[in-house]
Amino acid sequence: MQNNKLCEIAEILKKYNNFIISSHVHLDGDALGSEIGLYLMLRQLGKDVRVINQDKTPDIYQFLPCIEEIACTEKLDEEYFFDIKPKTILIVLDSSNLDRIGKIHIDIKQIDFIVNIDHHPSNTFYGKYNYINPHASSVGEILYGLGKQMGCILNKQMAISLYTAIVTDTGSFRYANTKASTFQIALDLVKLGVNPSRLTDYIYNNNKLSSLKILGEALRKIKIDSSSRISWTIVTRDMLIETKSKDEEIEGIVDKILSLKKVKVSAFFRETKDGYIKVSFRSKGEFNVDQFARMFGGGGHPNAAGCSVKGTIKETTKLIISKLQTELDN
Ligand SMILES: [Mn+2]
Repeated sequence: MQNNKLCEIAEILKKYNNFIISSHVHLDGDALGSEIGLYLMLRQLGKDVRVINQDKTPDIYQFLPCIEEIACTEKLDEEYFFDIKPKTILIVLDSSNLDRIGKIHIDIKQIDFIVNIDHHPSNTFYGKYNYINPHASSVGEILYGLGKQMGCILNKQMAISLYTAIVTDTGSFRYANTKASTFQIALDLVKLGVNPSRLTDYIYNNNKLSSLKILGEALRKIKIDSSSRISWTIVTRDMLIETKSKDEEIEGIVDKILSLKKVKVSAFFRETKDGYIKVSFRSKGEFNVDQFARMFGGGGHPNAAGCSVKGTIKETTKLIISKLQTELDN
């Protein structure tokens, strides 16, 4: 278990020529923006690079440059993997453990070694080379520094990708992970041609009718505990069917229910396609949801984390809310 320096990671990436970049299932702005940012940097350095994810790219990120270059393993045939050159390096971004990227690493036999770049404090250092910086707001912020260390000339396309990573992982510069350095990097990215209002329009003002309907249904079911410190709600498979919405459309609900006055922690429970209950947590201030989610085999960041539990939505909600109450009382 070793944490490398960023300059060591830069040297490794400069030395090798063939790369596959991947990130976690349930792709978000940091995963995709970082993948494309790094893809463009390595391409600028003349490398052979592919981006492969288990999950399909959510519709709202179609505005990202080169988004059509990203492959999804569901749609790949075996031949794609035969094509992978020997001595290929797998770069995993924004994933605290290797299971987070889904099945892809099992399919790729030709991988020489893994480079792990992340900002989750729970990262398990699964790479041969690791750069884990829990102080970074996002992997996008880390890659900005890595690009400079590799001698890349950052351009507008890279800036759009990295800005997307930073703006989504900081909740538009609102979360506690937003530091002076975050703004400094954002400033540089804007100077490179990012239009902040246009970019956030793509991400936040691009809702489908179904997204607002499922949000409405989830808000109708919101509950708070007797102390008003915990808010929670659920989305079932039936609710998704009734509102004709997709799983990817329910990402922001947990943040909405945290906005209640006095609430310190919010939890969002949803039924997944494969029979699990996926729970997302958000907190304001001190309460560490990363530590809390680890009790259920999950993790994340101090103010944003999640876990998956086998069981019914009713049992899981009851179990987790009562545990949250106990923890908040301690
Ligand atoms: Mn991230």
